[in-house]
Amino acid sequence: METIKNVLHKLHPGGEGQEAALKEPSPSALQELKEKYTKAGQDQVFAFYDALEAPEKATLYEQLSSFDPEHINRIADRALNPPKPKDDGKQAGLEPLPESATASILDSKPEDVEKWYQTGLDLIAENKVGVVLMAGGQGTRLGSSAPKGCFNIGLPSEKSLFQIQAERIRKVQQLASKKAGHGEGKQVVVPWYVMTSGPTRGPTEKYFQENNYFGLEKENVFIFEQGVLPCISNEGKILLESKGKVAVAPDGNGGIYQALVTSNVMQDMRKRGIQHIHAYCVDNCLVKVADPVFIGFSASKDVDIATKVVRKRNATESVGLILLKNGRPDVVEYSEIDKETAEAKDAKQPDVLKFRAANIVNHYYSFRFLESIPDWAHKLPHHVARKKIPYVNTSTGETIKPEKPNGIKLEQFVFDVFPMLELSKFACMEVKREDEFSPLKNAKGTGEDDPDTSKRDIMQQGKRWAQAAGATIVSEGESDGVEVSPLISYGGEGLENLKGKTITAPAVLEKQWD
Ligand code: UD2
Repeated sequence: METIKNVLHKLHPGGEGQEAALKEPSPSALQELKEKYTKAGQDQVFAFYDALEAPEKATLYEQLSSFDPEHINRIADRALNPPKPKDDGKQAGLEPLPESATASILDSKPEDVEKWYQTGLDLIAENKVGVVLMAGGQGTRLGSSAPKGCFNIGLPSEKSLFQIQAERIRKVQQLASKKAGHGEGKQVVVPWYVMTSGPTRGPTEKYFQENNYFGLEKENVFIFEQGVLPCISNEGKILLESKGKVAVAPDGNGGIYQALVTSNVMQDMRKRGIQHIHAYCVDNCLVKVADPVFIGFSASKDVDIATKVVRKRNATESVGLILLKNGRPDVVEYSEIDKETAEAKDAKQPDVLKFRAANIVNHYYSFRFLESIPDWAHKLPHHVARKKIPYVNTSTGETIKPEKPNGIKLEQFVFDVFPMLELSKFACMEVKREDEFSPLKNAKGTGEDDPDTSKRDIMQQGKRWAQAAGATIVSEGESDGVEVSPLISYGGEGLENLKGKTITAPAVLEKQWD
């Protein structure tokens, strides 16, 4: 398995850990690396090496040493020339998941949902549940350079996605502790493992520190970094971003598996006795972090992976589809599905899509399954994203900002592990979109999956909760929503004291009503 070389952080006595000054390589070490890249036909990365200053030579040498150019050639070739499907190009062997593998909150018996909820709270109270947040994506479509989790969607409280998610963890810890009847002494902890990437790590760490981890204990928030891969030209050549630096990009949310091992997250989970893991997407403002129902459902079915889905909005929605492919659970990503498959209708219900189980990057893993990562993480396929990648022309030394896609970024997808499982070790839970899925993908004003739809969906959910608790909502101004802080209610529970009250919307319920 290609490991990611971590730059050694040498602790100076009494000082903060800092990167050791990188040393220029010896002539023999440099020669050895040059031969490796020349053999792989990638020696263009050394085009400007001799003219670099010593520190730049050291940095480029360190970066190039962390990649295996032959491996990069192999994954680029496999990604650019995937094995052709045997049949006439239509995506072979695709069928919706069988009913047996899918439970739907929409039509499950309330007593079953309650049982899963209580089981989930018990497991959380036993400190067996951990949460992994995938936050390494670069929010290019959103138009913000800051990590998406820092984004303020315009709520009256002005809370960011990270803060909302942190407060949901605090609340679910509290609910579990209360159910278990724990006194002050016994602390319930749901550790939060936040995966970042090169561009998002620094700003994320700084944001958490500045906000004092949003009231969580610092030692239970573990910020780690996923790997990167070089950007490749359409001709298969590794691109230089500058004369002394290879152009790189995060290796996709499927990089999570390798990162869990190399960053010692698995070791930390093992030490804590974590058995059940919830992994989710940073940009879904409605995400139920460490959802007791989902944890209880998955644990009681004793599966290795479970995934939440919502009903697909329409044939062109940008979501992956959870389905059966050649008898195994799988996901076909929106960027790779053919039109015919996306638009196929259900044989029994002609106005319903045949493939309608939309992936929402909301997964459960058993710890025992994640222990097997070293056996298969390196086998996950890489997908190709064709991009406009600024690069240095190695013949002229000129930096080019291309007008059209000139290369590819290689990324692994987190759900590509699904086909590793027998169907008996996999489960799917359909949930209500209005309660659990509102992704922040697009810049303000797009009208769909943007900051305004995120804000609307949170405020409308709070309004439904308040009305269900017996409050009357009187709306003034443009929005009739109610923002209910996660610290008051995780999923609409605990609002009994709103009964008979009148709330003038838009409003924020931040503290317990007296
Ligand atoms: C993702 C799903 C898609 C659908 C959609 C719904 C995948 C591969 N695709 O598509 O099926 O569910 O979301 O919202 O999951 N991330 C990283 N590191 C990376 C790249 C992404 O941590 O290198 C994280 C990212 O921060 C986010 C999540 O993975 O939390 C999804 O990434 P995205 O928003 O770029 O994926 P998208 O919308 O193309």
